[in-house]
Amino acid sequence: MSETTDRIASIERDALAALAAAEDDAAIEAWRTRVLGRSGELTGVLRGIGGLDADERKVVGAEANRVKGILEAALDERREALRRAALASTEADALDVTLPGRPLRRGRLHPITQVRRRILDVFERLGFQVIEGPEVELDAYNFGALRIPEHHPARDMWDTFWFDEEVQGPDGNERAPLLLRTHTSPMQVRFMQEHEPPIRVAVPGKCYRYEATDATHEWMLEQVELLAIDEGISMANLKGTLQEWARQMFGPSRKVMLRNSYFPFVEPGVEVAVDCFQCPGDDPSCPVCRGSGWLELMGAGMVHPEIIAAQGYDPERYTGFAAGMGVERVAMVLLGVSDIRDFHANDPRFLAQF
Ligand code: FA5
Repeated sequence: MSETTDRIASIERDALAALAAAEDDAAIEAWRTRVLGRSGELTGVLRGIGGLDADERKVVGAEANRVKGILEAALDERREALRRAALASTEADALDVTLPGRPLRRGRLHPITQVRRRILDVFERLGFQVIEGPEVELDAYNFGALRIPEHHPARDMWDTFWFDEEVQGPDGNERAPLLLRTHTSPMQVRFMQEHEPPIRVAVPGKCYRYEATDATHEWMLEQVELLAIDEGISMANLKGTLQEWARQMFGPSRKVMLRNSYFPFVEPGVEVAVDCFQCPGDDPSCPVCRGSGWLELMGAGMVHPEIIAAQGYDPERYTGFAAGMGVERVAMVLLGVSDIRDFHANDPRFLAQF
């Protein structure tokens, strides 16, 4: 071993140790310049080869080139290792489990669902059982059994979506017309047919009307029907029940008005309205009350004795009241919404407010 090969071996040893200690790009670059650069340690040895005798030149040249190759490979490896370590530490940062979590966007119930549930909560506390019925209904229940036979002018109160097909009716009639129920009142009859008094039910459900829409009318609406049949039920019970319901829903300051109205299935019939929440009550351009000061929430009345008798109950013994309210109208009052069409327009900016 010559002095020069010793020197090469020590350059290799020292350089490899120094490279392993280089922790960043700047340290690696300084190392490269010092060892492999133009005036670097190993380069110096290679340059000096020319001054050696032929035999030694061969040995030293081969050894110096071998070490140069090793150091260059070690340099590449060290660069790659540092690059990977840097990447891994950014990935570790991205998964920092101590950071607070990103808040999840929470869904919510549709405002009409919320209001329907509130309406029913109050009626359940007042002793009503909640039941449901079919949205696709027979003409016979939607109209006939409610004392609205074909060609009766009262049918005009409910513009109707009819089905093309006819089905077998309850009386075995093969040609019973089918419709989308226009109100929940058919459930009065369906429930009375299957249950004995005393009856106290609340029936929520969707209804459909083939009518032009405006700020207080939609072609799809939800109603909640109430039916109470028992001995000794009077108009006072109807009034008391609805007033207590309105107090629990809207608070004591909302005015509730019952005024005379007509529905073929009740006698007497009333309409229940609350004072306008949108205007002082006298603004003719108000979309909610049109200057009347009132928004109608429901129709109601004493169940017609003929309907009670038709289900096999003695109308002398049993009387009852019924009511059918619009859930969207109640929601308008509760939530201060002045256009009913907003509820089913599916605009998340509107819905997210409730
Ligand atoms: C009826 O539907 C009767 N079945 C109510 C009834 C039940 C009377 C039991 C007597 C005894 P009316 O068509 O008025 O009546 O509708 C009742 C309520 O549903 C209205 O007061 C209103 O709150 C709501 N409503 C009716 N039509 C619409 C509509 N197009 N859009 C939104 N809400 C409506």
